[in-house]
Amino acid sequence: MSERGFRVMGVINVTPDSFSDGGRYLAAQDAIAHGLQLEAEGAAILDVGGESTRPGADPVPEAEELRRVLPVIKGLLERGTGAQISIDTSKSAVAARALEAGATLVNDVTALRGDPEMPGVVAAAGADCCLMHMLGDPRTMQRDPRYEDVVDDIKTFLSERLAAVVAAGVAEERILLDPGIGFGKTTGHNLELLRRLNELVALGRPVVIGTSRKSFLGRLTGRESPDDRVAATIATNVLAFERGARVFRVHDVAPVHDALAVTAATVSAPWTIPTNSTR
Ligand code: HH2
Repeated sequence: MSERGFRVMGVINVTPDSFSDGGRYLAAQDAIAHGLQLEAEGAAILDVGGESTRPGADPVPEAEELRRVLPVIKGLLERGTGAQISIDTSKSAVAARALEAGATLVNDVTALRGDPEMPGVVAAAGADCCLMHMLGDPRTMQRDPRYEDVVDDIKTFLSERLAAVVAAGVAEERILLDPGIGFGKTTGHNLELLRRLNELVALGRPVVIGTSRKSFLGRLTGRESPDDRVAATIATNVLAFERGARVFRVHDVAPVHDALAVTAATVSAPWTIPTNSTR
């Protein structure tokens, strides 16, 4: 964790069909420059993804995913990035090659269930991993999602996955947990998860939250363009920090970083006012 008590994970999508910035960073050089810019804005982690997980998205073949992400990971490291590199994938072969190339975190939206080799790959590399909850798969997940109690159900899922991944040989201190905002959830589910996030924090692992530009924010604000959802993204991230989340996956790093820096300073009161201060 950073000395400020939070880490911003900047999103680098190297996909032609990501819902908010698809195609913009397709060329590796552009993606590398974008990643370095996100780092300069305050990202401690850079999450490189070559397969869109947007609702309805089609899977991408392994060779194509590798072709998209490897040059970006290598290029970021060659250019001397100090950020941790995360690979956003559900394929063990992509994770393995990304880890060889220098990534040290596997961000898998299937919580390491999608590919039976994945837990072994993460364990063998001694890498960090993020276990995210998703109901169904990206093609079907937004069709009438239902839960008994959304927070209790996801808490049970995450604690079972945590135990399974530890049993597969991944050190517990390397595991992050994520409720998967927008992955098989209605607006009401997303809001309840944010409101009761402290219940997931109680599992004892750092909680990652990914609300950035997502469609429920569009529904709440009436903003159709994902680019216009930055203020809504900030509000959810500030609230999530206050409820105990510590890693924030976002596209708009500078505004979210600054909002969290002020929130963290306020909540944890690291600043003292000098006695002769007139301000
Ligand atoms: N959300 C997306 C992708 N990966 N990983 C984690 N841990 N948590 C999330 O909430 C999360 C995630 C979807 O957002 P985006 O990357 O913008 O879209 P796409 O999947 O279309 O690239």
